[in-house]
Amino acid sequence: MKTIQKCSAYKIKNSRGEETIEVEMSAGDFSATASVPSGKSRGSKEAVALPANEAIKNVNEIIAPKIIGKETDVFEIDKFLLELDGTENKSNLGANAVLGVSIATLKLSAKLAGEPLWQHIQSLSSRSTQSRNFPHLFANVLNGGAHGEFNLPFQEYMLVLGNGSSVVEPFKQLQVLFEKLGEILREKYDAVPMGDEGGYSPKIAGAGIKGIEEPFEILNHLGLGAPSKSLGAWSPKWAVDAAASGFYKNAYYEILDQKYSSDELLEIYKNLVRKFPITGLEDPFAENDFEAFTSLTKKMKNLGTRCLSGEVLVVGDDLTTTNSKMIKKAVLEKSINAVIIKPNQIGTVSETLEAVKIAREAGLKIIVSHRSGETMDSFIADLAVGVGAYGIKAGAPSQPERTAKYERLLEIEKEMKK
Ligand code: 2PG
Ligand code: MG
Repeated sequence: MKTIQKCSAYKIKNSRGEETIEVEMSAGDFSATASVPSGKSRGSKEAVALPANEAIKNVNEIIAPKIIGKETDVFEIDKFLLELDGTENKSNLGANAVLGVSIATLKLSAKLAGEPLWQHIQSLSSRSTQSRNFPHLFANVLNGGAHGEFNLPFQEYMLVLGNGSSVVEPFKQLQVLFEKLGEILREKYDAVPMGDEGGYSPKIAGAGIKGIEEPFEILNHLGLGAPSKSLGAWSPKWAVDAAASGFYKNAYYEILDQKYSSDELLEIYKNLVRKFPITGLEDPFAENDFEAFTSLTKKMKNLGTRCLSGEVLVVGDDLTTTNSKMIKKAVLEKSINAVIIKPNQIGTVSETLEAVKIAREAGLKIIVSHRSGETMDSFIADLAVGVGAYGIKAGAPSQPERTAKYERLLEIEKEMKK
Protein backbone atom coordinates (compact mmCIF):
# COMPACT_ATOMS: atom_id res chain seq x y z
CA MET A 1 0.00 0.00 0.00
CA LYS A 2 1.37 3.40 -1.00
CA THR A 3 0.96 6.60 0.99
CA ILE A 4 -1.00 9.69 -0.06
CA GLN A 5 1.24 12.35 -1.59
CA LYS A 6 -1.26 14.91 -2.74
CA CYS A 7 -4.80 15.90 -1.82
CA SER A 8 -6.39 19.05 -3.17
CA ALA A 9 -9.88 20.32 -3.88
CA TYR A 10 -11.16 22.79 -6.44
CA LYS A 11 -14.44 24.09 -7.79
CA ILE A 12 -16.43 22.61 -10.69
CA LYS A 13 -20.03 23.07 -11.86
CA ASN A 14 -22.72 20.41 -11.59
CA SER A 15 -25.49 19.65 -14.10
CA ARG A 16 -27.61 22.49 -12.70
CA GLY A 17 -24.72 24.91 -13.11
CA GLU A 18 -24.21 25.11 -9.35
CA GLU A 19 -20.76 25.12 -7.78
CA THR A 20 -19.55 21.86 -6.30
CA ILE A 21 -16.20 20.37 -5.39
CA GLU A 22 -13.80 17.95 -7.01
CA VAL A 23 -10.95 16.35 -5.09
CA GLU A 24 -7.72 15.16 -6.66
CA MET A 25 -5.39 12.82 -4.82
CA SER A 26 -2.21 10.99 -5.74
CA ALA A 27 -0.10 8.14 -4.40
CA GLY A 28 2.92 6.64 -6.12
CA ASP A 29 2.42 6.91 -9.87
CA PHE A 30 -1.32 7.10 -9.58
CA SER A 31 -3.82 9.87 -9.23
CA ALA A 32 -7.61 9.91 -8.90
CA THR A 33 -10.38 12.48 -8.85
CA ALA A 34 -13.81 12.43 -7.25
CA SER A 35 -16.57 15.00 -7.48
CA VAL A 36 -19.65 15.39 -5.34
CA PRO A 37 -23.28 15.67 -6.50
CA SER A 38 -26.05 17.47 -4.67
CA GLY A 39 -29.75 16.84 -4.16
CA LYS A 40 -32.72 19.18 -4.22
CA SER A 41 -35.41 17.05 -2.59
CA ARG A 42 -33.39 16.08 0.44
CA GLY A 43 -34.29 14.05 3.48
CA SER A 44 -33.97 16.03 6.71
CA LYS A 45 -31.51 13.50 8.15
CA GLU A 46 -28.99 13.76 5.31
CA ALA A 47 -25.40 14.71 6.05
CA VAL A 48 -24.82 18.42 5.57
CA ALA A 49 -22.86 19.77 2.59
CA LEU A 50 -21.15 23.15 3.00
CA PRO A 51 -20.93 25.84 0.29
CA ALA A 52 -18.24 24.80 -2.25
CA ASN A 53 -15.76 27.50 -1.14
CA GLU A 54 -15.89 26.39 2.49
CA ALA A 55 -15.64 22.69 1.65
CA ILE A 56 -12.64 23.36 -0.62
CA LYS A 57 -10.93 25.34 2.12
CA ASN A 58 -11.57 22.50 4.58
CA VAL A 59 -10.03 19.93 2.23
CA ASN A 60 -7.01 22.04 1.34
CA GLU A 61 -6.25 23.57 4.74
CA ILE A 62 -7.54 21.08 7.31
CA ILE A 63 -7.85 17.60 5.78
CA ALA A 64 -4.94 17.51 3.28
CA PRO A 65 -2.11 18.41 5.69
CA LYS A 66 -3.32 15.68 8.04
CA ILE A 67 -3.79 12.82 5.56
CA ILE A 68 -0.72 13.32 3.41
CA GLY A 69 1.65 10.50 4.37
CA LYS A 70 -1.20 8.17 5.41
CA GLU A 71 -1.90 4.90 3.61
CA THR A 72 -4.62 4.75 0.97
CA ASP A 73 -6.90 2.60 3.09
CA VAL A 74 -10.40 3.99 2.70
CA PHE A 75 -11.68 2.51 5.98
CA GLU A 76 -8.79 4.08 7.93
CA ILE A 77 -9.10 7.42 6.13
CA ASP A 78 -12.87 7.50 6.72
CA LYS A 79 -12.38 6.70 10.41
CA PHE A 80 -9.88 9.53 10.64
CA LEU A 81 -12.21 11.95 8.81
CA LEU A 82 -15.14 11.07 11.06
CA GLU A 83 -13.04 11.78 14.16
CA LEU A 84 -11.68 14.98 12.67
CA ASP A 85 -15.19 16.21 11.83
CA GLY A 86 -16.64 15.12 15.17
CA THR A 87 -20.30 15.74 14.32
CA GLU A 88 -23.16 13.35 13.60
CA ASN A 89 -24.03 15.02 10.27
CA LYS A 90 -20.56 16.15 9.06
CA SER A 91 -21.53 19.79 9.35
CA ASN A 92 -18.08 20.70 10.64
CA LEU A 93 -15.94 19.76 7.64
CA GLY A 94 -18.89 19.40 5.26
CA ALA A 95 -20.20 16.08 3.91
CA ASN A 96 -19.08 17.19 0.43
CA ALA A 97 -15.48 17.74 1.61
CA VAL A 98 -15.42 14.41 3.44
CA LEU A 99 -17.05 12.40 0.63
CA GLY A 100 -14.75 13.83 -2.07
CA VAL A 101 -11.70 12.69 -0.09
CA SER A 102 -13.27 9.35 0.78
CA ILE A 103 -14.16 8.42 -2.82
CA ALA A 104 -10.83 9.70 -4.20
CA THR A 105 -9.02 7.51 -1.63
CA LEU A 106 -11.07 4.48 -2.69
CA LYS A 107 -10.31 5.12 -6.37
CA LEU A 108 -6.61 5.47 -5.59
CA SER A 109 -6.54 2.24 -3.63
CA ALA A 110 -8.27 0.43 -6.53
CA LYS A 111 -5.61 1.72 -8.92
CA LEU A 112 -2.81 0.71 -6.59
CA ALA A 113 -4.37 -2.75 -6.27
CA GLY A 114 -4.54 -2.95 -10.07
CA GLU A 115 -8.28 -3.70 -9.91
CA PRO A 116 -11.20 -2.11 -11.70
CA LEU A 117 -13.14 0.05 -9.24
CA TRP A 118 -16.27 -2.18 -9.22
CA GLN A 119 -14.11 -5.20 -8.42
CA HIS A 120 -12.26 -3.38 -5.67
CA ILE A 121 -15.63 -2.39 -4.13
CA GLN A 122 -16.77 -5.98 -4.46
CA SER A 123 -13.81 -7.22 -2.44
CA LEU A 124 -14.14 -4.46 0.16
CA SER A 125 -17.84 -5.14 0.61
CA SER A 126 -17.03 -8.87 1.01
CA ARG A 127 -19.37 -10.03 -1.72
CA SER A 128 -18.81 -13.31 -3.45
CA THR A 129 -16.81 -12.72 -6.62
CA GLN A 130 -19.02 -15.34 -8.29
CA SER A 131 -22.08 -13.12 -8.59
CA ARG A 132 -21.73 -10.82 -11.55
CA ASN A 133 -25.07 -9.11 -11.73
CA PHE A 134 -25.98 -5.90 -13.43
CA PRO A 135 -28.42 -3.46 -11.94
CA HIS A 136 -31.83 -2.84 -13.47
CA LEU A 137 -31.94 0.67 -14.92
CA PHE A 138 -34.36 3.04 -13.18
CA ALA A 139 -34.46 5.97 -15.60
CA ASN A 140 -36.44 9.06 -14.70
CA VAL A 141 -38.11 10.14 -17.95
CA LEU A 142 -40.74 12.59 -16.69
CA ASN A 143 -39.38 15.21 -14.28
CA GLY A 144 -41.69 17.07 -11.89
CA GLY A 145 -41.69 18.09 -8.24
CA ALA A 146 -38.46 19.82 -7.23
CA HIS A 147 -36.84 18.87 -10.56
CA GLY A 148 -38.91 20.64 -13.20
CA GLU A 149 -41.87 22.79 -14.11
CA PHE A 150 -44.09 19.89 -15.19
CA ASN A 151 -47.02 19.92 -12.70
CA LEU A 152 -46.89 16.16 -12.22
CA PRO A 153 -48.61 14.54 -9.23
CA PHE A 154 -45.31 12.87 -8.26
CA GLN A 155 -41.68 13.94 -8.65
CA GLU A 156 -40.31 11.16 -10.88
CA TYR A 157 -41.73 8.71 -13.41
CA MET A 158 -39.15 6.06 -14.25
CA LEU A 159 -38.81 3.30 -16.81
CA VAL A 160 -37.35 0.16 -15.23
CA LEU A 161 -35.33 -1.91 -17.68
CA GLY A 162 -33.09 -4.95 -17.57
CA ASN A 163 -33.05 -8.37 -16.01
CA GLY A 164 -29.82 -8.37 -14.02
CA SER A 165 -27.64 -10.05 -16.64
CA SER A 166 -26.54 -7.19 -18.91
CA VAL A 167 -27.01 -3.48 -19.51
CA VAL A 168 -26.40 -3.45 -23.27
CA GLU A 169 -29.96 -4.20 -24.44
CA PRO A 170 -31.72 -2.32 -21.61
CA PHE A 171 -29.72 0.82 -22.36
CA LYS A 172 -30.49 0.62 -26.10
CA GLN A 173 -34.12 0.13 -25.26
CA LEU A 174 -34.08 3.10 -22.92
CA GLN A 175 -32.71 5.32 -25.68
CA VAL A 176 -35.39 4.17 -28.14
CA LEU A 177 -38.24 4.55 -25.64
CA PHE A 178 -36.98 7.93 -24.48
CA GLU A 179 -37.01 9.24 -28.08
CA LYS A 180 -40.47 7.83 -28.63
CA LEU A 181 -41.74 9.46 -25.44
CA GLY A 182 -40.31 12.77 -26.67
CA GLU A 183 -42.34 12.45 -29.88
CA ILE A 184 -45.51 11.66 -27.93
CA LEU A 185 -45.01 14.67 -25.66
CA ARG A 186 -44.09 17.08 -28.45
CA GLU A 187 -47.32 16.17 -30.18
CA LYS A 188 -49.28 16.79 -26.99
CA TYR A 189 -47.51 19.93 -25.79
CA ASP A 190 -45.65 22.44 -27.92
CA ALA A 191 -42.29 22.91 -26.26
CA VAL A 192 -40.84 20.10 -24.17
CA PRO A 193 -37.82 21.25 -22.18
CA MET A 194 -35.81 18.91 -19.97
CA GLY A 195 -35.94 18.80 -16.17
CA ASP A 196 -33.01 18.51 -13.77
CA GLU A 197 -32.49 14.79 -14.38
CA GLY A 198 -32.68 15.01 -18.17
CA GLY A 199 -36.27 13.79 -18.41
CA TYR A 200 -39.06 15.66 -20.15
CA SER A 201 -40.59 18.48 -18.19
CA PRO A 202 -43.01 20.60 -20.21
CA LYS A 203 -44.38 23.70 -18.52
CA ILE A 204 -48.07 23.56 -19.31
CA ALA A 205 -50.23 26.64 -19.20
CA GLY A 206 -53.67 26.37 -17.60
CA ALA A 207 -54.75 23.33 -15.65
CA GLY A 208 -52.04 21.07 -17.09
CA ILE A 209 -52.11 17.53 -15.75
CA LYS A 210 -55.62 16.90 -14.46
CA GLY A 211 -55.63 13.51 -12.81
CA ILE A 212 -53.25 11.21 -10.94
CA GLU A 213 -53.48 8.61 -13.70
CA GLU A 214 -52.70 11.00 -16.57
CA PRO A 215 -48.87 10.66 -16.54
CA PHE A 216 -49.27 6.87 -16.52
CA GLU A 217 -51.59 7.10 -19.48
CA ILE A 218 -48.89 9.07 -21.28
CA LEU A 219 -46.42 6.26 -20.51
CA ASN A 220 -49.00 3.77 -21.75
CA HIS A 221 -48.61 5.28 -25.22
CA LEU A 222 -45.17 3.68 -25.26
CA GLY A 223 -47.08 0.42 -25.56
CA LEU A 224 -45.50 -1.15 -22.51
CA GLY A 225 -48.58 -2.04 -20.51
CA ALA A 226 -49.12 -5.44 -22.06
CA PRO A 227 -46.24 -7.91 -22.33
CA SER A 228 -44.69 -7.22 -25.69
CA LYS A 229 -43.45 -9.94 -27.99
CA SER A 230 -40.69 -7.83 -29.46
CA LEU A 231 -39.48 -6.78 -26.01
CA GLY A 232 -39.79 -10.33 -24.65
CA ALA A 233 -38.01 -10.86 -21.35
CA TRP A 234 -36.95 -7.23 -21.48
CA SER A 235 -40.44 -5.86 -21.18
CA PRO A 236 -39.89 -2.65 -19.20
CA LYS A 237 -41.81 -1.75 -16.10
CA TRP A 238 -42.34 1.58 -14.39
CA ALA A 239 -41.44 3.11 -11.05
CA VAL A 240 -42.40 6.30 -9.30
CA ASP A 241 -40.52 8.48 -6.85
CA ALA A 242 -43.34 10.38 -5.21
CA ALA A 243 -40.89 12.28 -2.96
CA ALA A 244 -43.98 12.69 -0.81
CA SER A 245 -42.36 14.87 1.88
CA GLY A 246 -42.55 17.60 -0.77
CA PHE A 247 -46.37 17.61 -0.83
CA TYR A 248 -47.11 16.70 2.80
CA LYS A 249 -48.73 19.68 4.50
CA ASN A 250 -50.52 19.83 7.85
CA ALA A 251 -51.06 16.07 8.10
CA TYR A 252 -52.39 15.78 4.53
CA TYR A 253 -50.91 14.93 1.16
CA GLU A 254 -51.75 17.65 -1.36
CA ILE A 255 -51.77 16.39 -4.93
CA LEU A 256 -53.14 18.45 -7.83
CA ASP A 257 -55.04 20.70 -5.38
CA GLN A 258 -56.71 17.78 -3.58
CA LYS A 259 -55.98 16.70 -0.01
CA TYR A 260 -55.54 13.06 0.92
CA SER A 261 -54.96 11.28 4.23
CA SER A 262 -52.28 8.56 4.42
CA ASP A 263 -55.00 5.92 4.10
CA GLU A 264 -56.53 7.57 1.06
CA LEU A 265 -53.13 7.87 -0.61
CA LEU A 266 -52.50 4.21 0.12
CA GLU A 267 -55.73 3.33 -1.74
CA ILE A 268 -54.53 5.42 -4.69
CA TYR A 269 -51.24 3.47 -4.84
CA LYS A 270 -53.12 0.19 -4.56
CA ASN A 271 -55.30 1.06 -7.55
CA LEU A 272 -52.34 2.32 -9.59
CA VAL A 273 -50.32 -0.87 -9.18
CA ARG A 274 -53.32 -2.96 -10.22
CA LYS A 275 -53.85 -0.91 -13.33
CA PHE A 276 -50.33 -0.12 -14.52
CA PRO A 277 -47.04 -2.09 -14.63
CA ILE A 278 -45.58 -0.22 -11.66
CA THR A 279 -42.83 -2.12 -9.89
CA GLY A 280 -41.48 0.54 -7.55
CA LEU A 281 -42.95 3.19 -5.23
CA GLU A 282 -40.17 5.36 -3.76
CA ASP A 283 -40.92 7.65 -0.83
CA PRO A 284 -44.67 7.12 -1.28
CA PHE A 285 -45.25 8.90 2.04
CA ALA A 286 -43.48 11.66 3.98
CA GLU A 287 -40.22 10.80 5.73
CA ASN A 288 -41.78 10.64 9.20
CA ASP A 289 -44.85 8.66 8.18
CA PHE A 290 -43.27 5.26 8.99
CA GLU A 291 -46.66 3.71 9.78
CA ALA A 292 -48.04 4.46 6.33
CA PHE A 293 -44.94 2.90 4.74
CA THR A 294 -45.50 -0.21 6.86
CA SER A 295 -49.17 -0.51 5.84
CA LEU A 296 -48.26 -0.10 2.17
CA THR A 297 -45.46 -2.68 2.30
CA LYS A 298 -47.86 -5.17 3.89
CA LYS A 299 -50.56 -4.36 1.37
CA MET A 300 -48.19 -4.83 -1.58
CA LYS A 301 -47.13 -8.22 -0.25
CA ASN A 302 -50.74 -9.31 0.12
CA LEU A 303 -51.67 -8.02 -3.34
CA GLY A 304 -48.85 -10.15 -4.80
CA THR A 305 -49.71 -11.33 -8.29
CA ARG A 306 -52.74 -9.07 -8.48
CA CYS A 307 -50.32 -6.21 -9.19
CA LEU A 308 -49.72 -5.82 -12.88
CA SER A 309 -45.95 -5.98 -12.43
CA GLY A 310 -46.15 -8.94 -10.03
CA GLU A 311 -43.80 -7.41 -7.48
CA VAL A 312 -43.88 -3.93 -6.05
CA LEU A 313 -40.89 -2.42 -4.29
CA VAL A 314 -41.66 0.04 -1.52
CA VAL A 315 -38.47 2.07 -1.51
CA GLY A 316 -37.06 4.27 1.26
CA ASP A 317 -35.02 7.31 0.28
CA ASP A 318 -35.77 10.45 2.34
CA LEU A 319 -37.07 7.93 4.89
CA THR A 320 -33.69 6.22 5.31
CA THR A 321 -31.03 8.62 3.90
CA THR A 322 -28.36 5.87 3.53
CA ASN A 323 -28.11 6.03 7.31
CA SER A 324 -27.61 2.65 9.01
CA LYS A 325 -29.66 3.71 12.04
CA MET A 326 -32.61 4.78 9.90
CA ILE A 327 -32.39 1.63 7.75
CA LYS A 328 -32.43 -0.49 10.92
CA LYS A 329 -35.51 1.40 12.12
CA ALA A 330 -37.26 0.86 8.77
CA VAL A 331 -36.37 -2.85 8.87
CA LEU A 332 -37.64 -3.20 12.42
CA GLU A 333 -40.93 -1.52 11.52
CA LYS A 334 -41.18 -3.51 8.24
CA SER A 335 -41.66 -0.19 6.45
CA ILE A 336 -39.87 -0.99 3.19
CA ASN A 337 -38.64 -3.84 1.04
CA ALA A 338 -36.07 -1.80 -0.89
CA VAL A 339 -33.76 1.09 -0.18
CA ILE A 340 -32.03 3.91 -2.05
CA ILE A 341 -28.28 4.22 -1.50
CA LYS A 342 -26.74 7.65 -2.14
CA PRO A 343 -23.18 8.15 -0.87
CA ASN A 344 -23.65 11.88 -0.37
CA GLN A 345 -26.61 11.35 1.97
CA ILE A 346 -24.19 9.90 4.52
CA GLY A 347 -20.78 11.26 3.48
CA THR A 348 -18.24 8.41 3.44
CA VAL A 349 -17.61 5.23 1.45
CA SER A 350 -17.35 3.14 4.66
CA GLU A 351 -20.74 4.25 5.96
CA THR A 352 -22.27 3.71 2.51
CA LEU A 353 -20.96 0.12 2.44
CA GLU A 354 -22.18 -0.41 6.01
CA ALA A 355 -25.68 0.79 5.02
CA VAL A 356 -25.63 -1.64 2.05
CA LYS A 357 -24.57 -4.49 4.33
CA ILE A 358 -27.37 -3.86 6.80
CA ALA A 359 -29.92 -3.56 4.00
CA ARG A 360 -28.71 -6.72 2.29
CA GLU A 361 -28.73 -8.75 5.50
CA ALA A 362 -32.31 -7.60 6.12
CA GLY A 363 -33.32 -8.79 2.65
CA LEU A 364 -33.96 -5.32 1.20
CA LYS A 365 -33.36 -4.73 -2.49
CA ILE A 366 -30.67 -2.11 -3.06
CA ILE A 367 -30.98 0.73 -5.55
CA VAL A 368 -27.90 2.94 -5.90
CA SER A 369 -28.83 6.46 -6.96
CA HIS A 370 -27.53 9.67 -8.50
CA ARG A 371 -28.62 13.14 -7.29
CA SER A 372 -30.52 15.72 -9.28
CA GLY A 373 -27.43 17.96 -9.38
CA GLU A 374 -24.90 15.53 -10.87
CA THR A 375 -21.30 15.67 -12.04
CA MET A 376 -19.42 13.67 -14.68
CA ASP A 377 -18.11 11.32 -11.98
CA SER A 378 -19.39 7.82 -12.76
CA PHE A 379 -18.62 6.40 -9.31
CA ILE A 380 -22.18 5.21 -8.66
CA ALA A 381 -21.97 2.83 -11.66
CA ASP A 382 -19.00 1.02 -10.09
CA LEU A 383 -20.69 1.15 -6.70
CA ALA A 384 -23.91 -0.40 -8.04
CA VAL A 385 -22.05 -3.28 -9.71
CA GLY A 386 -19.58 -3.64 -6.83
CA VAL A 387 -22.28 -4.10 -4.19
CA GLY A 388 -24.48 -6.17 -6.52
CA ALA A 389 -27.34 -3.67 -6.42
CA TYR A 390 -30.73 -4.63 -7.81
CA GLY A 391 -31.04 -1.23 -9.47
CA ILE A 392 -29.39 2.03 -10.36
CA LYS A 393 -31.16 5.37 -10.67
CA ALA A 394 -29.18 7.42 -13.16
CA GLY A 395 -31.68 9.65 -14.97
CA ALA A 396 -32.66 10.07 -18.60
CA PRO A 397 -30.19 9.34 -21.42
CA SER A 398 -30.06 12.99 -22.48
CA GLN A 399 -27.55 14.75 -20.23
CA PRO A 400 -23.80 14.04 -20.20
CA GLU A 401 -23.78 13.78 -16.40
CA ARG A 402 -26.40 10.98 -16.64
CA THR A 403 -25.07 9.14 -19.70
CA ALA A 404 -21.61 9.04 -18.03
CA LYS A 405 -23.10 6.50 -15.61
CA TYR A 406 -24.63 4.38 -18.38
CA GLU A 407 -21.42 4.52 -20.43
CA ARG A 408 -19.47 3.35 -17.40
CA LEU A 409 -21.86 0.42 -16.88
CA LEU A 410 -21.28 -0.61 -20.51
CA GLU A 411 -17.53 -0.35 -19.98
CA ILE A 412 -17.75 -2.47 -16.81
CA GLU A 413 -19.61 -5.13 -18.75
CA LYS A 414 -16.71 -5.27 -21.19
CA GLU A 415 -14.19 -5.36 -18.33
CA MET A 416 -16.00 -8.34 -16.85
CA LYS A 417 -15.70 -10.33 -20.05
CA LYS A 418 -11.91 -9.91 -20.18
C1 2PG B 1 -34.44 11.64 -5.27
C2 2PG B 1 -33.27 12.35 -5.85
C3 2PG B 1 -32.68 11.73 -7.08
P1 2PG B 1 -32.57 14.78 -5.33
O1 2PG B 1 -35.35 12.28 -4.70
O2 2PG B 1 -34.46 10.42 -5.28
O3 2PG B 1 -33.62 11.45 -8.06
O4 2PG B 1 -33.53 13.72 -6.03
O5 2PG B 1 -31.19 14.43 -5.74
O6 2PG B 1 -33.02 16.13 -5.82
O7 2PG B 1 -32.78 14.62 -3.86
MG1 MG C 1 -36.03 9.86 -3.98
